Amino acid sequence: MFRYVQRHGGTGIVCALVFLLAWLPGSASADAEVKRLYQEFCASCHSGDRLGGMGPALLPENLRRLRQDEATKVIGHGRAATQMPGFAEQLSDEQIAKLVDYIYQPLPEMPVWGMDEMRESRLVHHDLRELGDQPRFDADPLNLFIVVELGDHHASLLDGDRLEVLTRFPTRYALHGGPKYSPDGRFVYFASRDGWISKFDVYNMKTVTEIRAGINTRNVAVSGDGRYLLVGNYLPHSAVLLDAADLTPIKIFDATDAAGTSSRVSAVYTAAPRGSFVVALRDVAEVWEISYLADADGEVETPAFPLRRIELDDYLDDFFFDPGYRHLIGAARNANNAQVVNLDEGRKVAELDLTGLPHLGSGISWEYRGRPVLATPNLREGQVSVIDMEEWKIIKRIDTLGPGFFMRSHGDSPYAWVDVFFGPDRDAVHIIDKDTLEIVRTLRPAPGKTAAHVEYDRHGRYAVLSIWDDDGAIVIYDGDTLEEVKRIPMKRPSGKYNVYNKTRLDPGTSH
Ligand code: DHE
Repeated sequence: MFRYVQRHGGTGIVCALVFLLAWLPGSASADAEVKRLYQEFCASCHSGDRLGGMGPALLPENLRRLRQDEATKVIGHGRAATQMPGFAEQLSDEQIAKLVDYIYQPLPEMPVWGMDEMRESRLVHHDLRELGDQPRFDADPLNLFIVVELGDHHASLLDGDRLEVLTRFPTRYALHGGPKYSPDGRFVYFASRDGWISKFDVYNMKTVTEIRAGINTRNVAVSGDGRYLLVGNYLPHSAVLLDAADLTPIKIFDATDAAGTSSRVSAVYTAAPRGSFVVALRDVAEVWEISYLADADGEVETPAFPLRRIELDDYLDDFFFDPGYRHLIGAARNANNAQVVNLDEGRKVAELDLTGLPHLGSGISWEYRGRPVLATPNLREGQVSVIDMEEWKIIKRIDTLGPGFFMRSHGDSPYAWVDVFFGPDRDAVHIIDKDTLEIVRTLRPAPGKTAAHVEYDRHGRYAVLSIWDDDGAIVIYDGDTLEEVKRIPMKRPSGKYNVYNKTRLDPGTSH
């Protein structure tokens, strides 16, 4: 602009002013236009302030591993294995380019979410001392299920023997990851994508305490002794340790590698037999183990929560642990293989040729002809991979009608269920014989509607499946005959979590 004025003298000044006037409102309106597009197409999932909701935060800090041309493709055509749709039919290339540019601009100010903000957010709805410690229902407290209903942000408490709903209660918006039980099954902890951790007293059927532990949260884990919770956050880049009794924050672990590079936390897990939490990091090639044990002679009440870094060859953001929690099998979303890491030795011991984007978090294990195997669905390929966990070799690839999200079985069941979450056959679910590794039945419980995610009851007598639709249901099958026993209408039921199977670490379910 200054050079333009120099070259054109007086008339140049007028021209420059005209140019400036034309440019200023133009830029403001371009700005307004992209903000309008953002609000119309992105805000409902990623939140109006780009801090994330159902979808992740759209900030340069969170998009570091996504190139801008990839982001352009995602906005146009959606993202496989997520709820992100494509907008190529509603938005022009130019509008998509503006949105990409917009989401890679830093926020004028990054919100702070530290100890003070967390403490201030804490809500105590009921004083536990005033609530009784006996169940207020006549049902086996270990054979209950929590069913998350995403359609209207509720959860139902289901009696696993009578197959009846005991109560239905509101939850925070957009829960994600499995709710986690205290070891005795009395409490369940929910995490919402926008950071709320809610403690629900199952016996009294009441939400007792809540805290906002992050701005964009992945999931929550409960220590094996039930005393602590660890929350994994995308934003801020942190893992937050809470006291499970009253949800007060104890410690924030900033997610940075040894060199100080900051990272989102993909997920946090409990390795109960090791007395530790395991933390998956999304943007640095490290995995963390945080011990929650007090010192061995028991003299110290409060553990020091030492953090052990395990350096890896590659990023790992989806995990499975072998039943003894000695190995973790991890894969990165954009990798073509999986790594097996020996947690005791802190090093990679094998690689697995898994190209179909395994969803290891939903893997299960069982004894197959005298050997422990892990089976995992794949998010990109219609295939279940079965892996020998002694030799770390793929022993079978079972073709399915499309990529699957969740796999389930029960220690006492001869069958494993896998859904077909994506594609034209998403209303189908396969049942695999764990001894022959063949599909023995394919069910379509509600033609045209997604059928997904199974959980068994405590005894392996019933398998409960979701019709993942606003006008959906849970469908209960007899575990032996595979015939339908009952159907209960629900609003987009997603995961179901049985107290006994989760707290006893049944190998057929996620923990
Ligand atoms: Fe999940 C669990 C990651 C998208 C429903 N999901 C998990 C876990 C991880 C994970 C790491 C295990 C943590 C736990 O249970 O504590 N999920 C991811 C992703 O990275 C991904 C692909 C993209 C994202 O934006 O997060 C993703 N997940 C989805 C969905 O779109 C689903 C289908 C709908 C939703 O709720 O958002 C979905 N994820 C679930 C469910 C579980 C889960 C129901 C619990 C599984 C279980 O039974 O244990």
